[in-house]
Amino acid sequence: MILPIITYPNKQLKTRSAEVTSFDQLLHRFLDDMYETMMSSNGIGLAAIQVANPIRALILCIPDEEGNQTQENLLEIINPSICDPKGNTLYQEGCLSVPGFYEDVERYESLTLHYQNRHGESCTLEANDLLAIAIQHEMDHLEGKLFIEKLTYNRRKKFEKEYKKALKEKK
Ligand code: Y12
Ligand code: CO
Repeated sequence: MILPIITYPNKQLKTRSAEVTSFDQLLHRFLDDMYETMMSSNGIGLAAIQVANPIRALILCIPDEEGNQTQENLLEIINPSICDPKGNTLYQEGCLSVPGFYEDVERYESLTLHYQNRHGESCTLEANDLLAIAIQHEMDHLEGKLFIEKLTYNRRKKFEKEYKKALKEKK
């Protein structure tokens, strides 16, 4: 089932999401719905709060070298924590909850991630490049933070201007 994605400035996006404690069929169905929702919107990452469920779950499907997103590359990440972040990198980010706006954000270049999978099993992965950036972007959602809050003063002003213009054009 495709779920509605909530968008800025919806206050729910500011919620700090709660730990997942039940790894049951309800969670599995919800993760399946998140995948369908993300793919139907051409996304590469989605956090549960973006579909109005404040739990510490996110999914990622990073395109391969040919630009294809295959279900084999789907990562379901629950109760994540980052350790050993290294370096810094700039990447032009976008977000399904802030449609139509893309801007450079500074992130760690690489990191180690500890998380649980849909069965509650403990997992670890080493991430760099786009995967590391996407993990940090989605984990910010779990803290109620959007990428626009990480922009420099001038870039944030640019966002406010573009957002107001888009609102006027909608009316
Ligand atoms: C690098 C940076 C950010 C992330 C987080 C995941 N972001 C997305 O998946 C963004 C997807 C996105 C897709 C859009 O296309 C459609 O909605 C059809 C889009 O387009 C518009 O809003 C017009 C914007 C964002 C991961 C890695
Ligand atoms: Co986002």
